[in-house]
Amino acid sequence: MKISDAMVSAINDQIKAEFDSAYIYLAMSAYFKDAGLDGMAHWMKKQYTEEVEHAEKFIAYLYERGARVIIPDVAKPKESYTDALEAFKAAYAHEQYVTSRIYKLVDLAISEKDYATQSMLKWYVDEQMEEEDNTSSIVAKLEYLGGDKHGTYIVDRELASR
Ligand code: OFO
Repeated sequence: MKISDAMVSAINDQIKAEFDSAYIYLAMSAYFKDAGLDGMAHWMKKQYTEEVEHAEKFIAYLYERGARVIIPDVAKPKESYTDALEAFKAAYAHEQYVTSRIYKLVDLAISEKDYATQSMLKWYVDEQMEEEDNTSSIVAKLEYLGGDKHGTYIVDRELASR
């Protein structure tokens, strides 16, 4: 069964969202590097790499379906944050936003009875659950610390091992 034009266009939009996510995290990595929080910079750099992989996975899927891939412009990400908590809160909110986008893709695939796309999207549904869990648990730790520098340093060390 041929993939619909609406589905191809929605997946191309999601490819852009994944590259935008990658850039947001690369900018957060640069912010943490500048702040001397190397563990957080490393964590965000890994996240950047994962987002590029998410985009590439969608690209590979469109190729597999014989559809046209459009390589998008990437939005300029925010450069600076007040502190680590603000940055990780932004990352968590961003992941919630991406989850809502993935759910809309699932809704579209269901409405079109596009079972292949539904099956492919299952991986993203699971991945989003993990991404939200990862970011929200770091937010919870930083909130608990309430800006304590020693504690933030320990979290930074912990995130270096990702
Ligand atoms: Fe691609 O999962 Fe985060 O944004």
